[in-house]
Amino acid sequence: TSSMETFVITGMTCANCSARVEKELNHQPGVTTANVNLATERATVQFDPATTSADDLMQSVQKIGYGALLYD
Ligand code: 9UX
Repeated sequence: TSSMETFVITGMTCANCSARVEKELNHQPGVTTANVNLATERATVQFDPATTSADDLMQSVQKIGYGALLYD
């Protein structure tokens, strides 16, 4: 099974920032695909909810110095 979540990512000021966040998310266990858009400050992540969660994913972003909020 698979879940899709959208987050608002704060603190990204250049394309390397969005690349970093995208790489971090893509490296989390259970993540199938993560895309980060610098201009819209959104991250969309497809993941296995048995392995990870929206909270875990937001924490992984915060751990590398950016903000993450649920977008809804
Ligand atoms: Mo760009 Mo982001 O130089 O931490 S990588 S500002």
